Amino acid sequence: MPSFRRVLIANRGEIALRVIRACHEEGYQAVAVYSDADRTGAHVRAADAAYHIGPARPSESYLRIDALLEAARASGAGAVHPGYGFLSERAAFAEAVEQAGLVFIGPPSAAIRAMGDKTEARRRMLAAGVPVVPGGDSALSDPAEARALADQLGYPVMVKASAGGGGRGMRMVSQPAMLAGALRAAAAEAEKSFGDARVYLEKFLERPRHIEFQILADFAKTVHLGERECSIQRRHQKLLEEAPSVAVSPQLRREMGTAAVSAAAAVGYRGVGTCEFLLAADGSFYFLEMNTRIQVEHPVTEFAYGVDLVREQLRIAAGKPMTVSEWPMAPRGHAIECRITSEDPANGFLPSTGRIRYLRAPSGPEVRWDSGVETGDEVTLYYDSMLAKLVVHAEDRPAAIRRMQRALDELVIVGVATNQSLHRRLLADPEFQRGEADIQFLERREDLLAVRPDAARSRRIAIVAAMAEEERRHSSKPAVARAEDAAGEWGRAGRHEGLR
Ligand code: MV4
Repeated sequence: MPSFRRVLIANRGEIALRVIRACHEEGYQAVAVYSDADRTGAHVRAADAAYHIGPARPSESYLRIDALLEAARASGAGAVHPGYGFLSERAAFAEAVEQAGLVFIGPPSAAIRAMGDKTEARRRMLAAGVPVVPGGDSALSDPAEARALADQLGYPVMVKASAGGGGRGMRMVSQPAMLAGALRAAAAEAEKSFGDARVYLEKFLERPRHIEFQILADFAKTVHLGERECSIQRRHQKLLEEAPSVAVSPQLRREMGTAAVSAAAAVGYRGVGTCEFLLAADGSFYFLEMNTRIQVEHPVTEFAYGVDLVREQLRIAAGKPMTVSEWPMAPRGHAIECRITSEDPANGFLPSTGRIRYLRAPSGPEVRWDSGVETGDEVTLYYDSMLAKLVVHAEDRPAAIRRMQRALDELVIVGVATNQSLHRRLLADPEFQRGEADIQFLERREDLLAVRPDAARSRRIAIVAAMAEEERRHSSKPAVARAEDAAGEWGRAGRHEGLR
């Protein structure tokens, strides 16, 4: 049985903090790593020890396997948690960790490798009886082969990168004349992004939903913890996630869940993972890919199923059984997550940078604020623009929407532009409230992306900022308390003006 007392977290920000907390609850010491930009980061202060691994640029720090392994050695860590992003889905990293005699807190490297190659994954899923989108099950060797397959599938078709994922190296083709160009473009983009130009073809599905299933596998069994609805996205970046999905009945949950469990079992999966599906309007569903890591949106599942997924990762890596004993389990209530990013709706959603001059996080029953930043922190362009995840749970979807609206009312971030207002517009939208969103929702609803002139709100924020700064300099009353007074006052005023 693997044994370790100290866990190195090969990540930063909110997910590093999330993992550190789980380590402490499970009785493990947590070792942080940090770049030049993160010397004073929250994850560094929360850990029991911290090691500097290089400059701000990820390729010189958080992506350096040698520096991470050296920090693990120096700290006496016996296990490594990769978080999400960075090296979390690199089979070579999992292997290097194991080679160094450490426990990788994630799936076996062979499972990462099998799922990383999309055509290999398709072949394995077909063999395991998991439905995949109609298409080819190996990389294309020439345009004539592509032409014949596309004619057989019927247009529109989708060209995808074999090494792909996340939408890179992907092209929709609506007619035969466009096929050759799309193949070239997709291959070039795949070569550039993944160093692998292989592409394959699938039938293009119109307006599906993006539904993903949470998998949990220990040495004895593989189970699923239901689905997350992830259709609300913009340019392959998820914006808001929910559990459960309004589109998934108990019957469909059993069917898709069974397919997800088969998919995981087919690659010898261990730990937590996610099977992504496209769900068509007629109820048919197709396996897309498997994410072999803990995901950003895992908290909605934790709320709906009452399970701590990072704790389960730690247990399974240590050779212990998962805590889930009664299964299948039904979801309880409804959870929603809003990703709060430093992206400016007034500037084409480009990342906004600067010092966070004031941050007030929402709180209250069944409100969770997962963040790696606080007042005074600098937001740079080196890392992901996600500042925090705001997650709520309530007895049903309408109540969860109202709770999220209330929590967003409490949230104050001054100093960088954020997408907070977009979340407000989305939650208030009748089509969203009816649960009608598919993956093209935000493309169709550009009105939601447009900033509405809101002079009173801008003024409110400016006053809060000025007061916070003024208080910092002159007052004996803590700046935070005084700014909260101001935010509360102007928040109420805003509501009377109908600014919600
Ligand atoms: C598709 C598709 C339609 N038809 N495949 C995008 C990222 C990658 N994981 C797979 N993706 C898609 N594959 C077929 N055959 C539409 C998408 C897609 C998408 C999928 C999930 C979530 C958001 C998306 C946004 C645009 C396109």
